[in-house]
Amino acid sequence: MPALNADVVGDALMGLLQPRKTLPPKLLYDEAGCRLFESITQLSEYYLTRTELAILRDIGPTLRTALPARACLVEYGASSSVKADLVLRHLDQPCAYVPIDIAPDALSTVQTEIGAAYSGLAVTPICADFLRPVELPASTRGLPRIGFFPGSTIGNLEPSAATRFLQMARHSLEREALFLVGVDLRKDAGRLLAAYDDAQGVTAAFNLNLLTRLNREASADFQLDRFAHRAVWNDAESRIEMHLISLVDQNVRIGGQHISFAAGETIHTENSYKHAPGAFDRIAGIAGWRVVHRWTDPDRLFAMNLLATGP
Ligand code: AVJ
Repeated sequence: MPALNADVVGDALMGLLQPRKTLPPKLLYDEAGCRLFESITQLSEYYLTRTELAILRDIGPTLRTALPARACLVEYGASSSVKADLVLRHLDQPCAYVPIDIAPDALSTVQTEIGAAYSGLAVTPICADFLRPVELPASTRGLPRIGFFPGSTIGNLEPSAATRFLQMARHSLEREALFLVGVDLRKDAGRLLAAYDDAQGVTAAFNLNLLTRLNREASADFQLDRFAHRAVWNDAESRIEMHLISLVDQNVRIGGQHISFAAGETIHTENSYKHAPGAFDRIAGIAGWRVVHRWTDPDRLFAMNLLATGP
């Protein structure tokens, strides 16, 4: 049993002591959470992953002409090597690959897999929270840099935070950078709700696992049958929200504090923004990027955007 994790306790209490209770989405991704997310990506309702992969496979030949030779690819949130591989295979003599991720184990697997597949490619992993400014390896200075941020992870960020992230990435990638960003598009609410509240209950298990984690790492005593998963489409904000709803009036102990819940009260655990193309153009524009290409699937569910700096 892992020791009490002070960061987890602090992060959790910070959110649970607010008048509208929240928990940070990064807490969803412990080992069990990563496995559950992996199962989500296989669900028929969860169209995001397979659609993005199909787009990446489709645009390979176009990427070859749109992206520079002898480049450095920098991936923000690199928990698997699958998507980077789909980009790297179309680059002309790629020189360097810099995967950035907070999970050290996933990162070293990515390093091993990409290192084995591409001889002559310098793989320099950085174990860090990609939302913080990261210093790229000095060895990649002078190489044309291509940022890569797939999975619609950008959808987890409020538009202002998405802008800040894109701005920070622009500074870190430096002059004449390019940035490939995967974005889930706005679409009908029924399709979105199914993707975030699947029939098999995998997303529910993923959301509820957060409480299991707090029981273990924050000495909390959540009773899992007293909470339920809720997915809500917030049309005004253009986002799917995940909540854990308290089914009864109850008190929960966590990190030495007591938190009370009224029946029907929720903990907001995640946002997943769905940007219309124009809305994403604006966010990128404020951050100093131009969208120079946008590739979508035939049903226009998902978009891979190529951003460039400069005029
Ligand atoms: C990995 C953040 C892109 O928002 O779709 C999946 C996470 N949450 N089902 C998303 C998630 C619920 C996912 N991201």
